[in-house]
Amino acid sequence: MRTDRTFTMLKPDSVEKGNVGPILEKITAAGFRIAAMKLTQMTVADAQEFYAIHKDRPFFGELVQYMTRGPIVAAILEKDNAVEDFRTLIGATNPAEAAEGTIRRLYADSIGENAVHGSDSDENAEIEGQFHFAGREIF
Ligand code: DAT
Ligand code: MG
Repeated sequence: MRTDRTFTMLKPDSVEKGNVGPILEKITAAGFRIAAMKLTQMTVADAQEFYAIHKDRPFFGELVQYMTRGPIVAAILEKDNAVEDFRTLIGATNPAEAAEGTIRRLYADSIGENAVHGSDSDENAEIEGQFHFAGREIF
């Protein structure tokens, strides 16, 4: 399993608020190379599958509604130690608890609408990247 790739989504709130450019700037400035990227919109079935691990949580319905309400930017990012370094760059799930200067601290409004996704393991990075991208879309 490779340890140099992660998967991200700039969530609908980031697209709606015009924060795609500033967030990508922070990501590339932190040393991540874009291996794949596109604007896309998840269907309800897509979001239910992508977040299946959370299906019994009380926020699942809201999460699916939020993630499907508009386009997202999906991307595969490459860097040494990508998964861990990207989670550090985005900050805690709850932006109120996210460290100063992190993407969620800067651009997220709430734990429910927290601007960006970052894979939590190499295995999930691979699964999530393949969920959104065909092999010929990954460079
Ligand atoms: P992360 O996105 O930091 O990996 P997670 O995997 O625990 O966090 O949860 C996935 C998403 O679900 C998260 O980005 C936002 C939403 N979420 C998590 N906990 C929540 C809560 N307590 N209330 C509302 N939404 C929540
Ligand atoms: Mg997670």
